[in-house]
Amino acid sequence: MRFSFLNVVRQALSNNEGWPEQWASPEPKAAYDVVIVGGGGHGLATAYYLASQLGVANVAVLEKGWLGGGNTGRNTTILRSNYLWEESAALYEHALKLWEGLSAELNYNVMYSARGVMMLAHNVHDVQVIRRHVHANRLAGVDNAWLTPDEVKAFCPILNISPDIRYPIVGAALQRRGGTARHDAVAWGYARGASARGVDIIQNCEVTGIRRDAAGAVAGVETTRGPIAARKVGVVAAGHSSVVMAMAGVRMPLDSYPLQALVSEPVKPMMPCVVMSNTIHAYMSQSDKGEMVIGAGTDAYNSYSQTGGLHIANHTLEAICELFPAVRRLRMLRNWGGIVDVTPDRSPIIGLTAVPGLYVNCGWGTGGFKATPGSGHVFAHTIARGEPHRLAAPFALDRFRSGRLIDEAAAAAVAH
Ligand code: FAD
Ligand code: PYC
Repeated sequence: MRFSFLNVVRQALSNNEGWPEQWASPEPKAAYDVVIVGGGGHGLATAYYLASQLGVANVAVLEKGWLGGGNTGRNTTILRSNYLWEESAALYEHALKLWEGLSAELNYNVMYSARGVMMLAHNVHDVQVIRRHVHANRLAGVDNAWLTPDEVKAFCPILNISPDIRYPIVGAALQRRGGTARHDAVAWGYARGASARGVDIIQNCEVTGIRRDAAGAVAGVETTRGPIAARKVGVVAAGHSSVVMAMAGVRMPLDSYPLQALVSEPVKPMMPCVVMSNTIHAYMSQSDKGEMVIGAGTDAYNSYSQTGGLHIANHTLEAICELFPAVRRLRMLRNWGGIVDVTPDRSPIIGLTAVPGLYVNCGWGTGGFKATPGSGHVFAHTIARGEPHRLAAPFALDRFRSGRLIDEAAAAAVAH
Protein backbone atom coordinates (compact mmCIF):
# COMPACT_ATOMS: atom_id res chain seq x y z
CA MET A 1 0.00 0.00 0.00
CA ARG A 2 1.35 3.41 -0.99
CA PHE A 3 1.73 6.22 1.50
CA SER A 4 -0.61 8.90 0.21
CA PHE A 5 -2.80 11.56 1.77
CA LEU A 6 -5.86 9.44 1.05
CA ASN A 7 -4.40 6.27 2.58
CA VAL A 8 -3.17 8.14 5.67
CA VAL A 9 -6.69 9.53 6.22
CA ARG A 10 -8.30 6.11 5.57
CA GLN A 11 -5.98 4.39 8.04
CA ALA A 12 -6.45 7.11 10.64
CA LEU A 13 -10.21 6.49 10.47
CA SER A 14 -9.68 2.76 11.09
CA ASN A 15 -7.31 3.21 14.05
CA ASN A 16 -4.24 2.60 11.84
CA GLU A 17 -4.90 -1.13 12.00
CA GLY A 18 -5.04 -1.75 8.24
CA TRP A 19 -1.43 -1.02 7.25
CA PRO A 20 0.14 -4.16 5.75
CA GLU A 21 3.61 -5.41 6.70
CA GLN A 22 6.19 -3.16 5.08
CA TRP A 23 8.13 -6.05 3.57
CA ALA A 24 7.55 -9.80 3.24
CA SER A 25 9.56 -12.31 5.31
CA PRO A 26 9.68 -15.45 3.14
CA GLU A 27 11.58 -18.67 3.80
CA PRO A 28 14.85 -18.72 1.84
CA LYS A 29 14.67 -20.42 -1.57
CA ALA A 30 17.25 -23.00 -2.63
CA ALA A 31 18.78 -20.69 -5.25
CA TYR A 32 18.90 -17.04 -6.35
CA ASP A 33 20.59 -15.14 -9.15
CA VAL A 34 22.22 -12.83 -6.60
CA VAL A 35 22.72 -13.15 -2.84
CA ILE A 36 23.55 -10.01 -0.87
CA VAL A 37 25.23 -10.64 2.50
CA GLY A 38 24.23 -7.90 4.94
CA GLY A 39 20.88 -6.18 5.48
CA GLY A 40 22.17 -2.71 6.27
CA GLY A 41 21.35 0.32 4.17
CA HIS A 42 24.01 -0.45 1.55
CA GLY A 43 22.93 -4.08 1.06
CA LEU A 44 19.25 -3.17 0.90
CA ALA A 45 19.89 -0.27 -1.48
CA THR A 46 21.88 -2.62 -3.72
CA ALA A 47 18.98 -5.07 -3.84
CA TYR A 48 16.51 -2.24 -4.48
CA TYR A 49 18.44 -0.89 -7.48
CA LEU A 50 19.08 -4.41 -8.85
CA ALA A 51 15.34 -5.03 -8.88
CA SER A 52 14.09 -1.55 -9.78
CA GLN A 53 16.61 -0.46 -12.43
CA LEU A 54 18.50 -3.51 -13.66
CA GLY A 55 15.82 -6.18 -14.06
CA VAL A 56 17.48 -8.53 -11.54
CA ALA A 57 14.77 -9.36 -9.00
CA ASN A 58 15.66 -12.96 -8.14
CA VAL A 59 17.73 -11.63 -5.26
CA ALA A 60 17.99 -12.47 -1.53
CA VAL A 61 19.32 -10.14 1.16
CA LEU A 62 20.62 -12.25 4.05
CA GLU A 63 20.93 -10.50 7.41
CA LYS A 64 22.26 -12.25 10.50
CA GLY A 65 20.30 -10.00 12.86
CA TRP A 66 17.63 -7.46 12.06
CA LEU A 67 17.51 -4.95 9.20
CA GLY A 68 19.58 -1.89 9.97
CA GLY A 69 20.81 -3.38 13.26
CA GLY A 70 24.44 -2.83 12.23
CA ASN A 71 26.01 0.56 11.59
CA THR A 72 22.99 1.76 9.63
CA GLY A 73 20.89 1.97 12.78
CA ARG A 74 23.82 3.07 14.97
CA ASN A 75 25.16 6.05 13.08
CA THR A 76 24.70 9.75 13.67
CA THR A 77 23.13 10.33 10.23
CA ILE A 78 25.40 13.08 8.90
CA LEU A 79 25.24 13.56 5.12
CA ARG A 80 27.75 15.58 3.10
CA SER A 81 29.89 15.24 -0.03
CA ASN A 82 32.84 17.54 0.78
CA TYR A 83 35.62 15.00 0.14
CA LEU A 84 38.99 16.02 -1.25
CA TRP A 85 39.67 13.99 -4.39
CA GLU A 86 37.60 14.09 -7.56
CA GLU A 87 36.87 10.36 -7.42
CA SER A 88 35.42 10.67 -3.91
CA ALA A 89 33.60 13.94 -4.48
CA ALA A 90 31.95 12.38 -7.56
CA LEU A 91 30.83 9.30 -5.62
CA TYR A 92 29.55 11.14 -2.54
CA GLU A 93 27.93 13.84 -4.68
CA HIS A 94 26.13 11.11 -6.64
CA ALA A 95 24.78 9.90 -3.29
CA LEU A 96 23.82 13.38 -2.12
CA LYS A 97 21.84 13.96 -5.31
CA LEU A 98 20.01 10.67 -4.75
CA TRP A 99 19.26 11.70 -1.14
CA GLU A 100 17.55 14.82 -2.43
CA GLY A 101 14.88 12.75 -4.21
CA LEU A 102 14.93 9.60 -2.09
CA SER A 103 11.68 10.02 -0.13
CA ALA A 104 9.78 10.49 -3.39
CA GLU A 105 11.64 7.62 -5.11
CA LEU A 106 10.85 5.20 -2.26
CA ASN A 107 7.45 6.67 -1.33
CA TYR A 108 8.85 6.57 2.20
CA ASN A 109 9.84 9.56 4.30
CA VAL A 110 13.56 9.24 5.01
CA MET A 111 13.45 12.68 6.67
CA TYR A 112 16.31 14.11 4.62
CA SER A 113 17.08 17.53 6.06
CA ALA A 114 19.60 19.80 4.28
CA ARG A 115 20.34 21.84 7.39
CA GLY A 116 24.04 22.42 6.64
CA VAL A 117 27.17 20.69 7.93
CA MET A 118 29.90 22.85 9.44
CA MET A 119 33.43 21.48 9.99
CA LEU A 120 35.38 23.52 12.55
CA ALA A 121 39.00 24.63 12.34
CA HIS A 122 40.89 25.12 15.62
CA ASN A 123 44.47 25.83 14.54
CA VAL A 124 46.63 26.81 11.58
CA HIS A 125 46.91 23.24 10.34
CA ASP A 126 43.11 22.85 10.35
CA VAL A 127 42.73 26.11 8.44
CA GLN A 128 45.14 24.96 5.74
CA VAL A 129 43.58 21.52 5.39
CA ILE A 130 39.98 22.69 5.48
CA ARG A 131 40.54 25.58 3.06
CA ARG A 132 42.24 23.15 0.66
CA HIS A 133 39.08 21.05 0.80
CA VAL A 134 36.88 24.08 0.18
CA HIS A 135 38.88 25.03 -2.93
CA ALA A 136 39.02 21.45 -4.24
CA ASN A 137 35.28 21.01 -3.74
CA ARG A 138 34.42 24.22 -5.53
CA LEU A 139 36.61 23.24 -8.46
CA ALA A 140 34.77 19.90 -8.58
CA GLY A 141 31.38 21.63 -8.51
CA VAL A 142 30.60 20.64 -4.91
CA ASP A 143 29.24 23.41 -2.67
CA ASN A 144 31.49 24.36 0.24
CA ALA A 145 32.35 27.73 1.78
CA TRP A 146 34.86 29.11 4.29
CA LEU A 147 33.36 30.98 7.27
CA THR A 148 35.00 33.38 9.73
CA PRO A 149 34.35 32.86 13.46
CA ASP A 150 31.60 35.51 13.43
CA GLU A 151 29.92 33.82 10.47
CA VAL A 152 30.23 30.50 12.31
CA LYS A 153 28.46 32.02 15.31
CA ALA A 154 25.73 33.47 13.11
CA PHE A 155 25.09 30.04 11.57
CA CYS A 156 25.14 28.18 14.89
CA PRO A 157 24.46 30.61 17.76
CA ILE A 158 25.07 28.08 20.59
CA LEU A 159 28.76 27.70 19.63
CA ASN A 160 31.32 29.30 21.93
CA ILE A 161 33.69 31.31 19.72
CA SER A 162 35.72 32.84 22.56
CA PRO A 163 39.44 32.82 21.59
CA ASP A 164 40.38 31.88 25.17
CA ILE A 165 39.17 28.29 25.25
CA ARG A 166 41.19 25.13 24.84
CA TYR A 167 39.86 24.52 21.32
CA PRO A 168 39.26 28.01 19.89
CA ILE A 169 37.24 28.22 16.68
CA VAL A 170 39.29 30.04 14.06
CA GLY A 171 36.95 29.35 11.12
CA ALA A 172 34.92 26.57 9.52
CA ALA A 173 33.87 25.01 6.24
CA LEU A 174 30.14 24.96 5.58
CA GLN A 175 28.40 22.65 3.14
CA ARG A 176 24.85 23.98 3.09
CA ARG A 177 23.42 21.00 1.16
CA GLY A 178 24.79 18.64 3.80
CA GLY A 179 22.53 17.60 6.64
CA THR A 180 20.88 14.53 8.12
CA ALA A 181 18.34 11.78 7.37
CA ARG A 182 16.53 9.24 9.55
CA HIS A 183 18.83 6.18 9.58
CA ASP A 184 16.42 3.31 10.14
CA ALA A 185 13.85 4.81 7.74
CA VAL A 186 16.48 4.44 5.03
CA ALA A 187 16.83 0.71 5.71
CA TRP A 188 13.07 0.25 5.96
CA GLY A 189 12.33 2.30 2.85
CA TYR A 190 14.79 0.34 0.72
CA ALA A 191 13.58 -2.97 2.20
CA ARG A 192 9.97 -2.11 1.42
CA GLY A 193 10.83 -1.02 -2.12
CA ALA A 194 12.97 -4.09 -2.80
CA SER A 195 10.43 -6.49 -1.35
CA ALA A 196 7.65 -4.97 -3.46
CA ARG A 197 9.78 -5.73 -6.54
CA GLY A 198 10.31 -9.40 -5.65
CA VAL A 199 13.49 -9.37 -3.53
CA ASP A 200 13.48 -11.84 -0.60
CA ILE A 201 14.54 -10.18 2.64
CA ILE A 202 15.65 -12.80 5.12
CA GLN A 203 16.52 -11.75 8.66
CA ASN A 204 18.07 -13.97 11.35
CA CYS A 205 20.06 -15.72 8.64
CA GLU A 206 23.81 -15.64 9.20
CA VAL A 207 26.15 -16.50 6.36
CA THR A 208 28.67 -19.01 7.71
CA GLY A 209 30.47 -20.01 4.53
CA ILE A 210 30.96 -19.15 0.87
CA ARG A 211 30.79 -22.11 -1.51
CA ARG A 212 33.02 -22.27 -4.59
CA ASP A 213 32.86 -24.69 -7.52
CA ALA A 214 35.68 -26.78 -8.96
CA ALA A 215 36.86 -23.83 -11.07
CA GLY A 216 37.00 -21.61 -7.96
CA ALA A 217 33.95 -19.50 -8.88
CA VAL A 218 31.25 -18.66 -6.37
CA ALA A 219 28.54 -21.31 -6.16
CA GLY A 220 26.53 -20.04 -3.18
CA VAL A 221 26.58 -19.57 0.57
CA GLU A 222 26.18 -21.67 3.71
CA THR A 223 23.83 -20.11 6.23
CA THR A 224 22.29 -20.85 9.60
CA ARG A 225 19.11 -21.56 7.62
CA GLY A 226 20.72 -23.95 5.15
CA PRO A 227 22.72 -23.69 1.93
CA ILE A 228 21.66 -21.25 -0.79
CA ALA A 229 23.00 -21.47 -4.34
CA ALA A 230 23.93 -18.31 -6.25
CA ARG A 231 26.37 -17.50 -9.06
CA LYS A 232 26.79 -13.96 -7.75
CA VAL A 233 27.35 -13.03 -4.11
CA GLY A 234 27.74 -9.42 -2.95
CA VAL A 235 29.31 -8.95 0.48
CA VAL A 236 28.15 -5.74 2.21
CA ALA A 237 28.90 -6.58 5.83
CA ALA A 238 30.61 -3.39 7.12
CA GLY A 239 32.64 -4.19 10.29
CA HIS A 240 32.44 -7.93 9.56
CA SER A 241 33.42 -7.72 5.89
CA SER A 242 36.88 -9.17 6.44
CA VAL A 243 35.33 -12.07 8.38
CA VAL A 244 32.86 -12.87 5.58
CA MET A 245 35.43 -12.41 2.82
CA ALA A 246 37.80 -14.79 4.61
CA MET A 247 35.13 -17.47 4.08
CA ALA A 248 36.03 -17.29 0.38
CA GLY A 249 39.75 -17.14 1.11
CA VAL A 250 40.03 -13.41 0.34
CA ARG A 251 42.14 -11.32 2.73
CA MET A 252 40.92 -7.72 3.01
CA PRO A 253 42.93 -4.59 3.84
CA LEU A 254 40.53 -3.62 6.64
CA ASP A 255 40.74 -2.80 10.33
CA SER A 256 37.58 -3.05 12.43
CA TYR A 257 37.21 -0.58 15.31
CA PRO A 258 34.39 0.44 17.66
CA LEU A 259 32.95 3.91 17.03
CA GLN A 260 30.51 5.30 19.54
CA ALA A 261 27.77 7.88 19.90
CA LEU A 262 25.43 9.23 22.58
CA VAL A 263 22.12 11.05 22.78
CA SER A 264 20.88 13.43 25.46
CA GLU A 265 17.43 13.85 26.89
CA PRO A 266 15.20 15.70 24.39
CA VAL A 267 15.04 19.48 24.55
CA LYS A 268 13.34 22.21 22.52
CA PRO A 269 15.00 23.13 19.18
CA MET A 270 18.33 24.81 19.97
CA MET A 271 20.65 23.74 17.16
CA PRO A 272 19.77 24.45 13.51
CA CYS A 273 22.66 22.61 11.82
CA VAL A 274 25.32 19.91 12.18
CA VAL A 275 28.70 20.85 13.69
CA MET A 276 31.74 18.61 13.46
CA SER A 277 35.27 18.91 14.76
CA ASN A 278 37.62 16.27 13.42
CA THR A 279 40.55 17.60 15.40
CA ILE A 280 38.91 17.02 18.76
CA HIS A 281 36.81 14.00 17.76
CA ALA A 282 33.47 15.54 18.61
CA TYR A 283 30.37 16.46 16.67
CA MET A 284 26.76 17.26 17.43
CA SER A 285 23.35 17.84 15.87
CA GLN A 286 19.79 17.80 17.19
CA SER A 287 17.37 15.07 16.18
CA ASP A 288 13.79 15.80 15.24
CA LYS A 289 12.80 14.32 18.63
CA GLY A 290 14.92 17.00 20.33
CA GLU A 291 17.79 14.80 21.52
CA MET A 292 21.30 16.16 21.09
CA VAL A 293 23.10 13.55 18.97
CA ILE A 294 26.79 13.44 19.88
CA GLY A 295 29.55 11.36 18.34
CA ALA A 296 33.05 10.44 19.42
CA GLY A 297 36.19 9.17 17.69
CA THR A 298 37.12 5.55 17.09
CA ASP A 299 38.77 3.45 19.76
CA ALA A 300 42.50 3.16 19.20
CA TYR A 301 42.50 -0.64 18.95
CA ASN A 302 40.75 -3.32 16.87
CA SER A 303 37.67 -4.90 18.39
CA TYR A 304 34.29 -6.40 17.53
CA SER A 305 32.62 -5.12 20.70
CA GLN A 306 29.71 -2.78 19.94
CA THR A 307 30.51 -0.49 22.86
CA GLY A 308 33.74 1.53 22.85
CA GLY A 309 35.95 2.90 25.63
CA LEU A 310 34.44 5.15 28.31
CA HIS A 311 37.45 7.47 28.22
CA ILE A 312 36.78 8.13 24.52
CA ALA A 313 33.22 9.28 25.23
CA ASN A 314 34.40 11.32 28.23
CA HIS A 315 36.97 13.13 26.09
CA THR A 316 34.27 13.94 23.54
CA LEU A 317 31.86 15.25 26.17
CA GLU A 318 34.54 17.51 27.66
CA ALA A 319 35.10 19.04 24.23
CA ILE A 320 31.36 19.30 23.52
CA CYS A 321 30.76 21.09 26.84
CA GLU A 322 33.45 23.60 26.00
CA LEU A 323 32.24 24.23 22.46
CA PHE A 324 28.54 24.28 23.43
CA PRO A 325 28.27 25.54 27.04
CA ALA A 326 24.45 25.48 26.76
CA VAL A 327 24.37 21.66 26.83
CA ARG A 328 26.51 21.25 29.97
CA ARG A 329 23.64 20.28 32.24
CA LEU A 330 21.86 17.91 29.88
CA ARG A 331 21.60 14.27 30.94
CA MET A 332 22.70 11.58 28.50
CA LEU A 333 20.02 9.00 27.68
CA ARG A 334 21.84 6.35 25.67
CA ASN A 335 25.33 5.48 24.49
CA TRP A 336 26.24 2.75 21.98
CA GLY A 337 28.87 1.66 19.50
CA GLY A 338 29.16 0.16 16.05
CA ILE A 339 32.01 -1.69 14.34
CA VAL A 340 33.48 0.36 11.53
CA ASP A 341 35.58 -1.11 8.71
CA VAL A 342 38.52 1.16 7.97
CA THR A 343 40.81 0.92 4.92
CA PRO A 344 44.41 2.19 4.79
CA ASP A 345 43.40 5.19 2.61
CA ARG A 346 40.03 5.78 4.34
CA SER A 347 38.15 5.26 1.09
CA PRO A 348 35.68 2.44 0.41
CA ILE A 349 36.28 -0.74 -1.57
CA ILE A 350 33.62 -1.41 -4.23
CA GLY A 351 33.79 -3.98 -6.98
CA LEU A 352 34.91 -7.35 -8.24
CA THR A 353 37.36 -9.66 -6.52
CA ALA A 354 39.78 -12.32 -7.72
CA VAL A 355 37.04 -14.91 -7.05
CA PRO A 356 34.66 -15.01 -10.05
CA GLY A 357 31.14 -14.09 -8.93
CA LEU A 358 32.24 -12.59 -5.61
CA TYR A 359 31.67 -8.84 -5.24
CA VAL A 360 32.45 -6.64 -2.27
CA ASN A 361 31.30 -3.26 -0.99
CA CYS A 362 32.93 -2.24 2.28
CA GLY A 363 35.54 -0.02 3.92
CA TRP A 364 33.14 2.86 4.48
CA GLY A 365 34.56 3.22 7.96
CA THR A 366 33.08 6.02 9.99
CA GLY A 367 31.44 7.69 7.01
CA GLY A 368 29.29 5.39 4.89
CA PHE A 369 25.77 6.38 5.89
CA LYS A 370 25.93 9.45 3.67
CA ALA A 371 26.86 7.21 0.73
CA THR A 372 24.04 4.69 1.13
CA PRO A 373 21.98 5.47 -2.01
CA GLY A 374 25.01 6.09 -4.23
CA SER A 375 26.83 3.04 -2.94
CA GLY A 376 23.83 0.77 -3.52
CA HIS A 377 23.29 2.25 -6.96
CA VAL A 378 26.84 1.79 -8.26
CA PHE A 379 27.22 -1.62 -6.60
CA ALA A 380 24.00 -2.89 -8.17
CA HIS A 381 25.31 -1.85 -11.60
CA THR A 382 28.64 -3.50 -10.88
CA ILE A 383 26.99 -6.79 -9.91
CA ALA A 384 24.43 -6.80 -12.73
CA ARG A 385 26.94 -5.97 -15.48
CA GLY A 386 29.89 -7.89 -14.04
CA GLU A 387 32.12 -4.82 -14.42
CA PRO A 388 32.66 -1.74 -12.26
CA HIS A 389 30.28 1.18 -12.55
CA ARG A 390 32.16 4.28 -13.79
CA LEU A 391 32.00 5.95 -10.35
CA ALA A 392 33.01 2.74 -8.56
CA ALA A 393 35.99 1.91 -10.78
CA PRO A 394 38.59 3.97 -8.83
CA PHE A 395 37.55 2.21 -5.62
CA ALA A 396 38.50 -1.30 -6.74
CA LEU A 397 40.25 -3.64 -4.32
CA ASP A 398 43.32 -3.85 -6.56
CA ARG A 399 44.28 -0.23 -5.78
CA PHE A 400 46.09 -1.65 -2.76
CA ARG A 401 48.30 -3.57 -5.23
CA SER A 402 48.65 -0.85 -7.87
CA GLY A 403 49.19 1.96 -5.36
CA ARG A 404 46.44 4.16 -6.85
CA LEU A 405 45.20 5.08 -3.37
CA ILE A 406 42.53 7.73 -2.73
CA ASP A 407 43.70 9.26 0.53
CA GLU A 408 40.71 10.76 2.30
CA ALA A 409 42.10 10.65 5.85
CA ALA A 410 41.51 14.36 6.30
CA ALA A 411 37.95 14.27 4.98
CA ALA A 412 36.92 11.20 6.94
CA ALA A 413 34.97 12.35 9.95
CA VAL A 414 36.25 11.75 13.48
CA ALA A 415 39.73 11.63 11.97
CA HIS A 416 40.29 7.91 12.25
P1 FAD B 1 25.69 -2.13 8.24
O1 FAD B 1 24.49 -1.30 8.47
O2 FAD B 1 26.56 -2.40 9.41
O3 FAD B 1 25.20 -3.46 7.58
C1 FAD B 1 26.00 -4.62 7.49
C2 FAD B 1 25.13 -5.76 7.92
O4 FAD B 1 25.81 -6.98 7.67
C3 FAD B 1 24.83 -5.74 9.42
O5 FAD B 1 23.44 -5.56 9.61
C4 FAD B 1 25.34 -7.08 9.91
O6 FAD B 1 24.51 -7.67 10.89
C5 FAD B 1 25.35 -7.90 8.62
N1 FAD B 1 26.25 -9.05 8.65
C6 FAD B 1 27.54 -9.07 9.08
N2 FAD B 1 28.04 -10.32 8.97
C7 FAD B 1 27.05 -11.09 8.45
C8 FAD B 1 26.93 -12.47 8.12
N3 FAD B 1 27.96 -13.33 8.30
N4 FAD B 1 25.76 -12.92 7.61
C9 FAD B 1 24.70 -12.07 7.42
N5 FAD B 1 24.75 -10.76 7.75
C10 FAD B 1 25.91 -10.28 8.25
N6 FAD B 1 28.42 7.58 8.44
C11 FAD B 1 28.02 8.79 7.93
O7 FAD B 1 28.02 8.98 6.73
N7 FAD B 1 27.59 9.78 8.75
C12 FAD B 1 27.58 9.65 10.11
O8 FAD B 1 27.18 10.57 10.83
C13 FAD B 1 28.06 8.43 10.65
N8 FAD B 1 28.09 8.28 11.99
C14 FAD B 1 28.46 7.09 12.53
C15 FAD B 1 28.38 6.94 13.90
C16 FAD B 1 28.61 5.70 14.48
C17 FAD B 1 28.53 5.57 15.98
C18 FAD B 1 28.92 4.58 13.64
C19 FAD B 1 29.17 3.24 14.25
C20 FAD B 1 29.03 4.73 12.27
C21 FAD B 1 28.79 5.99 11.68
N9 FAD B 1 28.83 6.18 10.30
C22 FAD B 1 28.45 7.39 9.77
C23 FAD B 1 29.24 5.10 9.40
C24 FAD B 1 28.02 4.39 8.81
O9 FAD B 1 27.15 4.01 9.85
C25 FAD B 1 28.41 3.15 8.03
O10 FAD B 1 29.48 3.41 7.15
C26 FAD B 1 27.24 2.65 7.18
O11 FAD B 1 26.04 2.67 7.93
C27 FAD B 1 27.53 1.27 6.70
O12 FAD B 1 26.34 0.73 6.15
P2 FAD B 1 26.31 -0.79 5.74
O13 FAD B 1 24.96 -1.07 5.21
O14 FAD B 1 27.48 -1.08 4.87
O15 FAD B 1 26.62 -1.53 7.09
O1 PYC C 1 31.21 10.89 7.87
O2 PYC C 1 30.36 12.84 8.24
C1 PYC C 1 30.72 11.75 8.61
C2 PYC C 1 30.57 11.39 10.01
C3 PYC C 1 30.16 12.20 10.99
C4 PYC C 1 30.21 11.46 12.12
C5 PYC C 1 30.64 10.23 11.84
N1 PYC C 1 30.87 10.19 10.52
